[in-house]
Amino acid sequence: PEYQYLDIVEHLLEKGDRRLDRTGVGTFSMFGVMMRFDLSDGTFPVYTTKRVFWKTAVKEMLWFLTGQTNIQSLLRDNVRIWTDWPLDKYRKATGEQISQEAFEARILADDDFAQAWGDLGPVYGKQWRRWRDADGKEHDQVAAVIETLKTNPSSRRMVFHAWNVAELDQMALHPCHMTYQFHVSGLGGGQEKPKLSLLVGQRSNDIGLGNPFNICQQAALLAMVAQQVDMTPGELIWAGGDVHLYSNHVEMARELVRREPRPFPKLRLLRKPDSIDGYRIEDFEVTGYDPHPAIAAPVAV
Ligand code: THF
Repeated sequence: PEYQYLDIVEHLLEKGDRRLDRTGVGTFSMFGVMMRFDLSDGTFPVYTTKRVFWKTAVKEMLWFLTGQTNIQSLLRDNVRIWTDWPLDKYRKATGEQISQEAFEARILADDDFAQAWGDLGPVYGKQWRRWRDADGKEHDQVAAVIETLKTNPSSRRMVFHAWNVAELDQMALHPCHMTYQFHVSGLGGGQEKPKLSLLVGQRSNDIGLGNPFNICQQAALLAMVAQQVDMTPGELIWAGGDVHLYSNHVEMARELVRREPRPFPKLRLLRKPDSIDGYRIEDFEVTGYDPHPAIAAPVAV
């Protein structure tokens, strides 16, 4: 199953379309890619050809679910993957060449500073849990999907979306993963629980850093929602738009395709919280993860 990922990496290395991107780093790109992961036997799709820090990725997902958009709560959880964007903004605005460590320490220690400089704008969590309509009313899209799963699981309208056109210009970064569409099969009766699948539409994807995080955190989301509605996780289906390899990740990519993938680990949720808001990182038990060594790579801002 990891070969789906490695095939994309290999294709980008060999035939990727060379282009200059928003960040100025440069990418090798392809457009329109699909991967499918069958999670029904407890498989947790954490790639093995480099160590993926799946706890960090799942913590990011839990942060999305809280509806928060400030990096202060991520840093309290020791997640540093979003710091670069506020840091870049701060440096450009003040001319102060503050280090990442000093900036993070200040966000953690000083709530006013965090308010002023740590917020990413109305990104994922805000749109998922508090999408504001023209009348100022807020919509909890995640709760609505879970409610529909419980009351009308054959619905074709179980979607939440982050691409809020009216608020794009206030976001630190436009949403990369956008549509989350749920689907239930096996409703026709029989002994087995219905299967819940998730199709994610992702407009833009950094194949070296973002993709390994996104795939395992989206699988974690599917496991949580399935548990909440008493169904078995089915498939995670991932559809990428502009899928790209940053030019400074080429060495890492060459190493990934040289390595032999190992079996994916398994995921078990140790507890069933009362709602989707109750999950903690300690609830995720991952067994059988035996990856190749981590490979450090710079993130394009
Ligand atoms: N921008 C770019 N260029 N790539 C992305 O993957 C990306 N994201 C988020 C927003 N903008 C993006 C940020 N997500 C890492 C992982 C995910 C990120 C950003 C950075 C990263 O550096 N991972 C390291 C280790 C991280 C750690 O443990 O601290 C790794 O080796 O995996 C896509 O959602």
